[in-house]
Amino acid sequence: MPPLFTSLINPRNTRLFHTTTLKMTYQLIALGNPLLDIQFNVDKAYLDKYDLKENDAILVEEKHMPIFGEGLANPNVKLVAGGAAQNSARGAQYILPPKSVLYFGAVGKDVYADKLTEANNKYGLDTAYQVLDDVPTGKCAALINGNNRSLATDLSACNHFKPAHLQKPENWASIEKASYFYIGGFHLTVSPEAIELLGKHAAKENKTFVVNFSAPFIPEFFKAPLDNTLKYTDIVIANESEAAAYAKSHGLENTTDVVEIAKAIAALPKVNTKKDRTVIFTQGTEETVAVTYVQATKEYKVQKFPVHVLDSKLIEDTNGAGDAFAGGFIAGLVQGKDLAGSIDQGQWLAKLSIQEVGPSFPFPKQTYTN
Ligand code: 26A
Repeated sequence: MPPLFTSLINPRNTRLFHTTTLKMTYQLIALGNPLLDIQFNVDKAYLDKYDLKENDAILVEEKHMPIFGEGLANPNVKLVAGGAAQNSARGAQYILPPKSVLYFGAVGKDVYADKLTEANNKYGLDTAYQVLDDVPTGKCAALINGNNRSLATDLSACNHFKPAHLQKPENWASIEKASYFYIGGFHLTVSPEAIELLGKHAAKENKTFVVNFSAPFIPEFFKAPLDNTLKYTDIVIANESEAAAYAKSHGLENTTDVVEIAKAIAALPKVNTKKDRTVIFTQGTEETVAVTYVQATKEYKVQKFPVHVLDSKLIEDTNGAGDAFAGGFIAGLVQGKDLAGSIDQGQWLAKLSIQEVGPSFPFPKQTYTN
């Protein structure tokens, strides 16, 4: 039976179709865990009850499972498209011309995946999801507590993503035509092999390979796959707590200066020696630090950029702020902007996103001007 009919007959199947007719020429390829965010406000006592920090991202254990039901029963719950790299991909596509970004990840066949497709369609983001028949789409409880957000994720379908999906002829054709790759470090919990496949390709073809640390638990508990991935990176993006977690797990615990931590990462061995590596650390409202290791001179170039200040009364929530920064930044690279221009665009997009509910961007579309 043709897939169209099976999907209409099976009630679990989706209304929408997750494989878009791909144009095949995308400048930017992103890979991550497509999640639906179940976002609601909580207080400190709620976080304490579930052993959650105010600002963190974790993979759920059994004890956290009631959170999802409690969230869905909350009259003020908001269901918004999430997944860190998917948020960045939507952000980059928000800025770039149509059909610039293609996003890979795994989803189930359910209304959650429909919601993601709906949001992606709104931004014109094309996806090449690996669709699983019998595993639900992943979800993330985004627990908002003032200007903090605590993320508790049940990966479900995301966990089943396979490198073979990237190697399907139509997908690999898109990969071969792209020039930029953006990887959510969160995906190191799923398929380091898929990441390595893209990293090797990017290094061999002298394309730009960007990895975001995503959360402190990645450098802390996924040290080996992260270390293996770093040799392919041209650009590393992380925030201050992820930088500290990296320092702690790499024998740099006495190094509290983010510049020193950035230097250590920037100078790590590199497969593609035609490009220098730059490490970018955001620090909330503090200035963003960028350190490039210049291989030719064996010197470091250290730059600092102030953030775009926003009156805290105007903050809706900070869920997805870092992803928005990364999306705006990488869109800048695709547009041919320099490091300073790309970072500034990232900060602009983060400022827009924190005024929206969840990892979203305003309509009518706003245009970046520096
Ligand atoms: C593997 N884990 C834990 C995750 C995530 C994640 N995205 C991918 N993998 N945990 C939380 N998120 C997403 O991060 C965004 C905010 O930066 C949430 O879905 C949220 O939209």
